[in-house]
Amino acid sequence: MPSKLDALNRWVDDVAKRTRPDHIHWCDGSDAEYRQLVDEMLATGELLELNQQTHPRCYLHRSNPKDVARVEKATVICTPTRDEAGPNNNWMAPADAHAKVDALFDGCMQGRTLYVIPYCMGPIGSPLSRCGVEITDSKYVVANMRIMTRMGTAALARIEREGSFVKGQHSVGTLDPANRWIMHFPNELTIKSYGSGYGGNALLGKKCHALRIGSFQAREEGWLAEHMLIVGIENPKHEIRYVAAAFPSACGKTNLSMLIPPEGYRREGWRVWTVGDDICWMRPGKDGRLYAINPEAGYFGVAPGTSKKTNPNALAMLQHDTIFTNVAVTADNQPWWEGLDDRKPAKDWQGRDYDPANGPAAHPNSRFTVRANQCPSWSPEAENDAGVPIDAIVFGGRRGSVVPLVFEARDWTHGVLMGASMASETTAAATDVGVPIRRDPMAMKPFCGYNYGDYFAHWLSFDQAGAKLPRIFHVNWFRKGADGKFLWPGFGDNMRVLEWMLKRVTGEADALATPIGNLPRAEDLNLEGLHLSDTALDELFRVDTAEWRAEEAAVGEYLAQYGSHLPDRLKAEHQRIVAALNAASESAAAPVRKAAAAS
Ligand code: O2Y
Ligand code: MN
Repeated sequence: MPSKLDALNRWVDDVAKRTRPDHIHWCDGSDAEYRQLVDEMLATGELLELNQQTHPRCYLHRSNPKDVARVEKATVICTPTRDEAGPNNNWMAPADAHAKVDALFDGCMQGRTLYVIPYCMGPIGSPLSRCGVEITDSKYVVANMRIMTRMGTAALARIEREGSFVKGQHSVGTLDPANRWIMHFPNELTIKSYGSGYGGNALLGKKCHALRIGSFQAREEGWLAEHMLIVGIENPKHEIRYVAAAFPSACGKTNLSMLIPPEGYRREGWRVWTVGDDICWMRPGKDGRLYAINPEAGYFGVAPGTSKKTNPNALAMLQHDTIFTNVAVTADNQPWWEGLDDRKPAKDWQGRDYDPANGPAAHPNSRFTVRANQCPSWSPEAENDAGVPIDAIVFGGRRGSVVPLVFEARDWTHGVLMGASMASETTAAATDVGVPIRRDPMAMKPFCGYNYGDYFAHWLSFDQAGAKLPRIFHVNWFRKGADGKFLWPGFGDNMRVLEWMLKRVTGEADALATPIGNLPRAEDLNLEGLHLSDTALDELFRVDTAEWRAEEAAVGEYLAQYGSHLPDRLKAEHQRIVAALNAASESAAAPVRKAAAAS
């Protein structure tokens, strides 16, 4: 038997008996194995070689056009009761779910190879890391898992030592969307995914393990599994402070994680270090601070919109050793996507001659898979077994109106409410009137593996005697002026907001207390060189009491669906804010921003 762990061998045997592959291959994670897989995929056309002069060892994969994104309606949490999964999840009884998906797995690997992928989420030696084994019949999945996780012999050795692991069973199956399931059995530490070869549906270490099963495990074990980037901000004194930030998709998370500070900041010695771009596991250390690791070893990022302006670091790392999925290509076979540059694509993501009548050249959810340490801003601390201490947590969303650029929570309870109230616009629109808003607490809506009410309670439970918890902030880079244009330049200039946050942490920056939290005054932010008009500044920081009463009414309605699972402490905090807004609207005093200074 290839493993010293009976439980693992038995499970692989059981899956093989059901799926009936022609061969079984235990992955060692070596370069030679990766090379062999790539060669095999090049031979079958599963991978296409890109221009090897400009992009050495870069390849293109074109997925089935009906299999291009995560599918939330096929994503299910299978807990003994529906209540445990909560209104935030699709639910199925475990026995029914096993029966449904096992029938699909029956014989599905005939004529194929079954790959066994032992992987570790997080540094191999870290006590914060957790391991899993994915079984798959997709070479593309094996190659991507090699980039995205610590995969192979070292992971297997840790699994054999620990004796426990998350079991992930995957087959591309028939790729029929009607028979596509991504099922999670948190009590069994098991994932069964059938019918998709794409991204989060198939690379089971990412959303399925690190977030859905991870969040469940985290609650049992006293830690947090979050949909957050992690960055280190180095100041001119060479002190590095770490920030974790949660944003729903399309809010610039990857860009923020690889931010290059504006020229003036760089001259003074400011620098941003990337620890992670998507997922953060945090645990209280002996000193009461929260320590975080990025459980991933690579980036599976959205290509469209990535450019020299929006994310020069990402562009630099994509020049070699990258797998692209569903991007377009230029006439000389270089990868291309909308927003990259002014060149014209020759072939679209489906391999057709490019014709604008067919829509974008690159699929809007086209991706790159690349090793994390290829990023010029990659932090060696990403390999630190102890993790990095987090000083600030940032929540954010895309809101064209109502929500100011940045505000700070009064305390942990208020911060948890801020996270629970998060919302983002679902579509880009010319005007904000009627733009649909989706509530997405902590950006975990598609990823929380249990009832959100219990999840909020778990967050609150970290507020204990001796805890030295991070400060919590909310940002909105996307507020628009009367002309419909963004008020804030974003990208590298977001550094100015990060600086204010970190100065709040160290007590070096001031703020104004308002009913929704503490806001910087214009003079508290470094706005040098931005040339923002007074009108733009006023609008960026405006807290309109009537708008916020409506916002909090919507938050109250949203949270009410969690019923008895919603912690009383969170309800009381919400009521406190509603009361403060009511008092502000009744008082004839000056606007909310002119309220008393915060402590
Ligand atoms: O569409 C997919 O399968 C990928 S989803 C994804 C990938 C990387 C990082 N974040 C996400 C996400 O949806 O949050
Ligand atoms: Mn994500």
